[in-house]
Amino acid sequence: MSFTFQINDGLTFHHDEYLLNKAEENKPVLHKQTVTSSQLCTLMKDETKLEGYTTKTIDTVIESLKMKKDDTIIIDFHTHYIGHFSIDIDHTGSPMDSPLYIRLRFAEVPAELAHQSDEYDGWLARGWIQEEYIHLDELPAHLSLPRRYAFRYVEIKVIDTSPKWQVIFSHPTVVAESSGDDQQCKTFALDDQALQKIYDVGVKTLHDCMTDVFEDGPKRDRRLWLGDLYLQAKANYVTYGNKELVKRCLYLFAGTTVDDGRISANVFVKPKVVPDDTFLFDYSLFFITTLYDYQQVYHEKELLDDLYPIAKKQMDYSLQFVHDGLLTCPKDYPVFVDWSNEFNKDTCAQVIMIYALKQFIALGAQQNEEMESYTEILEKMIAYTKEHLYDASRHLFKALDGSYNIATQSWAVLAGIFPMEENKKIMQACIHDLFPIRNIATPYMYHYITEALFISGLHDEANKQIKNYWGKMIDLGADTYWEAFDVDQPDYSPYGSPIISSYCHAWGCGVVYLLNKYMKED
Ligand code: RAM
Repeated sequence: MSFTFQINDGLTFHHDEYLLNKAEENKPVLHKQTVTSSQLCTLMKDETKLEGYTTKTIDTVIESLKMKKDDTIIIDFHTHYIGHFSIDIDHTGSPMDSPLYIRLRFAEVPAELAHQSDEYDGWLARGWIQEEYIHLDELPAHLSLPRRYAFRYVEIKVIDTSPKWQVIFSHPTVVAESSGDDQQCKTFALDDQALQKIYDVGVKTLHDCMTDVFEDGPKRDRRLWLGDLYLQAKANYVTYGNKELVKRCLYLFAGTTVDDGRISANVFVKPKVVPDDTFLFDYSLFFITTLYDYQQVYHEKELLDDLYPIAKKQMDYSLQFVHDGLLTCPKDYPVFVDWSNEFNKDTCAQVIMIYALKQFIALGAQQNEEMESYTEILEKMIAYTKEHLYDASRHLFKALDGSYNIATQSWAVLAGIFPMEENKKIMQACIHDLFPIRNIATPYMYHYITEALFISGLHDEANKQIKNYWGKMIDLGADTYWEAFDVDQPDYSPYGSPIISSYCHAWGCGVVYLLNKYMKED
């Protein structure tokens, strides 16, 4: 699995001040929470946990330790936080005849502490590793780090003092932040305790990915991605109900499109709003589907008036790649679907397009637009898919190279290519022919597979997937859901090392929406 960095220079982005002002008006307040912990722990081998590591609490009080060269402590904040870290530092013994030199490492999971940053040789920038080397010339000092970190554990290693004196740490503190207001969060009670835990971890994941935008991962990439936003918004409607935050994110994408109508896959907001020059075919379409969901919940005429033209331009841009009912994604506008590149994604792109086109037509109808030309294309696409891409004997859709994969079946069911009865047959064929699920590495794609099972009426199997996948992360020690997780190889990291992986990643929170929506109907 790998990701091709896109460098698309020479594009003209349109910064629409009117739309960006609306994004600014909906900027949320960050709720801050000061958390202290003096709990120390050590790293311990445990084959039942992620990468074979867990932690064991130790009774020593942090303030009682007189630390010298090569001594290390790990502070456990009991659960995951994002925010700013500070600590008081003093010395004891002879006068301080040298600077204090320390290393701090911040970890979301214990496994990160079992790896060293100099071993890292992956394809993502090593700057993401949460590690600082600090000199302090004078003690006592209050060390307050300027960067924001995502962590549960803080490891402090004394690289050196001098043989004459020792260092004492006290009051480790995190000022945690989120725009998710726990007072406003709707509760949801499930009879099944395992599912309840899965739900609660999903809410925590969402909470820690809500700042002044819906971030994908507060450790990495710390930005607004459309695919992640799509699922975060769904989970947010049934929990925090932070309408303004979804609105802000939609306006951010809308205010920074390319002049040809394309919407970037992600947007940076600091120090100013800048769209990334990365484009993913499916992610662009998720602007339309996120807008559709928003309208289903809030029915805001003004918002639709503002954003429908942006959705239309994107749809028109995407449709130039559809000929006689068949979509062919250009190489420089790839479809994402999942981190895995082990399966053919072309039919999957076709059905995602159908899914988005249907929602676009519904939005156009709300705007009293003439949608006939779009409806014609939709019908052609559906007809092509049924005629050429469906193997009725197996009840499975096939990719253009004749292969079959679970992602395509799931999206086809979500797109409603066939009615309910056939959908059930498709998902039953999946269970028979394509399960156990292989080569899917993200909670993001598991989300769509699970939803396809639910809407086909296969609730037991959907519940089983939720327990086997999200539940498995919890068994392995998760406080929040991970960016990538392959049940068959729990240690798998798309980047070759856990120190660069994100263990609080937005797209895992979709399970909150799934449980809320489909368990209620039970
Ligand atoms: C990664 C991030 C993000 C995802 C993109 C496609 O950079 O994990 O969440 O949406 O990939």
